[in-house]
Amino acid sequence: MSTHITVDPVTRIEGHLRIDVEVDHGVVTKAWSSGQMFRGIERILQGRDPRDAWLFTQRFCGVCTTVHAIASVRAVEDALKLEIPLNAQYIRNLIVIAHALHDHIVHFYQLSALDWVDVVSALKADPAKTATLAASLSDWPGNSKPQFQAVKDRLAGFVAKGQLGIFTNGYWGHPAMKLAPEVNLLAVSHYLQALDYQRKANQVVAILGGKTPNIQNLAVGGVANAINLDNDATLNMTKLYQVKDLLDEMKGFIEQVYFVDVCAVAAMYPDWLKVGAGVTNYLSVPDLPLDGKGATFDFPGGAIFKGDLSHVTPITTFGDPYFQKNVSESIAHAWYDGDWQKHPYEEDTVPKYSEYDANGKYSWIKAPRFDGHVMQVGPLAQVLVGFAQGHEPTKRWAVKTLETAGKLAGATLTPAVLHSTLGRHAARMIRCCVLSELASKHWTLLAENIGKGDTTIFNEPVFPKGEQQGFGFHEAPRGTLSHWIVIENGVIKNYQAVVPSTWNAGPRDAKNQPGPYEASLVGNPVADTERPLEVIRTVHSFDPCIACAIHTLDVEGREVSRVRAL
Ligand code: NFE
Ligand code: MG
Repeated sequence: MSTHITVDPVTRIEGHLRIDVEVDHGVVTKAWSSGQMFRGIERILQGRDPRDAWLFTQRFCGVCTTVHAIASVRAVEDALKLEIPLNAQYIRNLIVIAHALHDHIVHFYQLSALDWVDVVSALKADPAKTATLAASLSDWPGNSKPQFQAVKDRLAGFVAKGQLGIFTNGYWGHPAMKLAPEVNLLAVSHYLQALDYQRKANQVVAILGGKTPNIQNLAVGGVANAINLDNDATLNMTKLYQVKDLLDEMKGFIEQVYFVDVCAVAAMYPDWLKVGAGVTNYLSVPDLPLDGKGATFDFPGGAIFKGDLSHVTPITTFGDPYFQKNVSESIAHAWYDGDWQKHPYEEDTVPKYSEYDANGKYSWIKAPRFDGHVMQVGPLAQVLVGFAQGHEPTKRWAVKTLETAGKLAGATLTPAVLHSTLGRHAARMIRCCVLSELASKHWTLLAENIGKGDTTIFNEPVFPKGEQQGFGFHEAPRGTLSHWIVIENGVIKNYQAVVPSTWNAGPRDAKNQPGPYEASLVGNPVADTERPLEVIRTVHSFDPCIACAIHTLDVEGREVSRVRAL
């Protein structure tokens, strides 16, 4: 007999996501992903100045404001065929890297680690044994016995008061929790340390971006960071070295703590390297441009179909025609008027709510497709696209991860294990290791370029009469993001954003092909239908952001419907 489970809302994510699964004999047989909130920006951009769009699009989401600023200025620059100065590109790249490091660390520790780590079990740990275990894995100075004892005492204090504070409401004692008490204590300690390190990454974004969330330093055509090494109020050597020190500190945490923790969790949950693959078509766009127009990049992009790592169709430049022509969105199962599948330049956004109907319309999220295919996006897609193309740092960190986790597990792990729920966590960590190396490179590129006497930061945009189309992409923390703009006589005629969580969390399309969340849940075990921890594990592995995924707006501000959270 099959049991229907509704998880609504899924927590430790941004926004409001409902997941429904059917479970038969302890295994998920069908799944539905539904975006349950309606909000957005796309339509209020119509009629506005394209130079202002990035300030509006940052408000798509409270988590990843930066990424929508970057994609937006890139879209307008593509429409105008406008190059930007090298300093502007490197400053943007440093912001992109720092934002991603912050986002990934928060996701692993604060948003998903507690799916695998039993906080209550850490109370049974011996801090001395925890310190010995930690020393065998890394020489991180934050791993001493007194530090573990202090964390254990703090936890015991919470429990003695009858409350677990921020750790309330976990799946403590669940049969799917497998870590030894010492490993749980290690992970809880790093959960607390991660709070400090994510802040350092955000400081870099704030120093260069003026503030965060919602950076202030962009402009269509470059950045607004005046550079003058002799002026306290501008970007100078003091600020540059502040940025460098913070990035170096992040690198230490990522390589000595985050890397080790993900390898240990993967080694201790080997079954989770076998489930959760779902859609094995992967899409990733190139990022970290090395020139002013986006012809060469530090991170490669491309598409992989059916998990075949021997063949990648590359995506190589801003304005790439292969990417441009193949993106579309379907509303066959989404609460919009019609059932079309259209290219972003042709789309509209007319909301039309009806009851939740698993066989009909059941989500506010549109379903993006690439040449008609469902694609998984995100760090796993990026790492696989890099790995398959022989991208040196990606390959090096991926091999190191598989070797380290394999050694801890006493098994040989091949890249095939990355097509899984834990593979998505491993890929996010691999991406962080690569990004933090590239942070030093882009910092040096910027410092050397300024050292040559180049202080240019802005090329003024000029809007011709008539119509221009453009798109900007960015490999955001949750994956491939693209903004599409149609400009007519200098004002915005149409604006569409196709967002990472839209690719992954989207519903079925007209051919009934399930989206990546839906496909990845099928085959997952569920030990206890009252406490479906395993469903949450797989959904969290994508790092859902529903605010990003649904970003449309009824321009009249009318109430479209009342949606009841169950
Ligand atoms: Ni709101 Fe975002 C975008 C998504 S970045 S978090 O774009 O999905 O990862
Ligand atoms: Mg959109």
